[in-house]
Amino acid sequence: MRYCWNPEVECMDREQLEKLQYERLMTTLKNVYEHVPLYRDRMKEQGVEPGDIRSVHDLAKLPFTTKTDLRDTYPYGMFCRPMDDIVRIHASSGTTGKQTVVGYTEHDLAVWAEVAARALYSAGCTKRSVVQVCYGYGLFTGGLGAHAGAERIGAAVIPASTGNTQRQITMLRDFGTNIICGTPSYMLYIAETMEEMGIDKSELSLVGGVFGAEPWTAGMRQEIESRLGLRSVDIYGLSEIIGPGVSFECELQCGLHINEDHFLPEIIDPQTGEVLPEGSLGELVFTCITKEGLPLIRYRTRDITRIWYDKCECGRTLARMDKVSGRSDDMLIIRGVNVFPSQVESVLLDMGKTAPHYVLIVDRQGTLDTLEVQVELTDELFSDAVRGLESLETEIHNRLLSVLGISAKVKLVEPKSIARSEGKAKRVIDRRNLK
Ligand code: DLL
Repeated sequence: MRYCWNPEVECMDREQLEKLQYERLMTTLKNVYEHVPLYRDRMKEQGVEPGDIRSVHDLAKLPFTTKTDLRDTYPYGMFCRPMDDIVRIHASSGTTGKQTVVGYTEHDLAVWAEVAARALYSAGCTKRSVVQVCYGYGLFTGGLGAHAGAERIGAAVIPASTGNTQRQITMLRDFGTNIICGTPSYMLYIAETMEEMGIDKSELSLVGGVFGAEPWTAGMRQEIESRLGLRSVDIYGLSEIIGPGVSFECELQCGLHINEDHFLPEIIDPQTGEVLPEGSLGELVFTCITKEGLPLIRYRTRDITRIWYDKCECGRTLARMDKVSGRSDDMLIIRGVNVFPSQVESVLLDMGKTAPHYVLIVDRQGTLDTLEVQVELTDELFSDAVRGLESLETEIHNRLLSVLGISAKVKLVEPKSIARSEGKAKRVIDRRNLK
């Protein structure tokens, strides 16, 4: 095992881990029962008290919490500690409603740095590394989360944030950056800008990347790794639970290890709320067992994945989850068929004939939903004969039909005509909601 930051916990025997989890869970439950009215009321309604929880397998007796609860108690109603103890506040962007506010105590920030450090270390970050953090700094947790992880390891951190992409590249080269952190879509934008500036990856010192905050496929990984000349790990998280570092890949890239000594995972049926057996695809739910400021219990993430518990070849015993292919909220229902934007990405990148930039436009004609997939051409293809392009459109159409099960209009568009992203990419324009 080359890169394991905290082997004592990351490779802990399961029996011992469950004992630790149970102790921590009980402390947290007593805390929220005492200090957060919403939990006390809801647990009473459900006829359950912290004392009824006899093991970590009893979690299902407890009520769920959702983003709506955070909104209804906006801004601080679910905090479990007085403001005296809160030392940091972050918030979600709130594009679909009131923003959700999260608070951290000093202890919470230390936990966050620890779990983020595990992810960075697994990507090859050491105290000798130079780390460029290209996630946004601010209310978004990406920048400061990755920053804290790198600092915890003792690396030299460049708090680059997003934007000013040419300067980012100059820094990558001149500052000898070894590890880069950012969203996969921003990494693609950086790779493209680098090529435009005539800078080759061989001029850089990159070895590892820590990418997340949005879904990205295996094809996208290959594209980024080969264009930037590094090996990447996927990092997952959400502000409500802590930020980046809830789970992360090891160097074997075979599922994301969940930091289970801090966050207990479950997979439920999103319709019925029933807990599903190991390996089933469903909605991911987390219970925080060490957080002080905002310890959420059975928080429904809306993210769809599966979990399994066998030991990884890397030596870690922490449960693993699949890459998140999308949120249930991102799932489009087009003419009754469920479509995830990541399925389209897989098809396009597997074919490898176009640029890796695309957008889905969903609309409605009369009562019929329509899907148009706009895909960017590469410079070479753009100069091709029209007939070649027509047959490429047909080929993409047919592949999409066989994978999605619906017919989509494919439109090849000019190179660089689809908006680039520095943060989370916007892959879907749904015009149906406007009508
Ligand atoms: O995106 C935290 C983060 C920052 C994670 C940097 C990783 C790196 P939020 O803005 O609250 O927090 O958004 C959380 O983003 O519920 C997922 O739907 C999605 N998401 C986060 N990481 C991944 C990932 C941050 N690796 C929401 N793969 C989550 C797929 C991800 N989706």
